[in-house]
Amino acid sequence: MKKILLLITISFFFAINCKEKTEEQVEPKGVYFIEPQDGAEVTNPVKIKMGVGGMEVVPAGEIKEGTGHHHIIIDGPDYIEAGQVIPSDEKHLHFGQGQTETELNLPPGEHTLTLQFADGEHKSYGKEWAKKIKIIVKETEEQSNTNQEKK
Ligand SMILES: [Cu+2]
Repeated sequence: MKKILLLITISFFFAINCKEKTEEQVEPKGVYFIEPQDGAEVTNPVKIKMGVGGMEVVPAGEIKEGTGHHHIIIDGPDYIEAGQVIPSDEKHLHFGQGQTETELNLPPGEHTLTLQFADGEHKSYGKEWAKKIKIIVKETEEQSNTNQEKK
């Protein structure tokens, strides 16, 4: 509630002071999926685009304030506690070269994807730097054909 009030106050301030200026787009702080959208129905390979506001994406290796890299956790928690090292396995993907795009192959059905930003030593930046979405992976025609053959 306080945040909303603050936003309203700020908006009002801008409205009366910068009438001539067009509204500047301030990138929100945090991570977000540019693609896919929350709740989207997708097919393999699932194209993923990762975004971050308020931090810089850099390759892993060096600890530098205000920088880090993306991670995707498949069917995992909402976030990884700040300071904890993110595991590295088939459910925890690191984009340690500073990638912001990838493609995933997931079994058909409902899945969650957690985007988690972490520092150069893969230590999580915590809840504020995480975003979880749900997606539904549809079978491609090829897959449903093979499944039918099996029956
Ligand atoms: Cu990492």
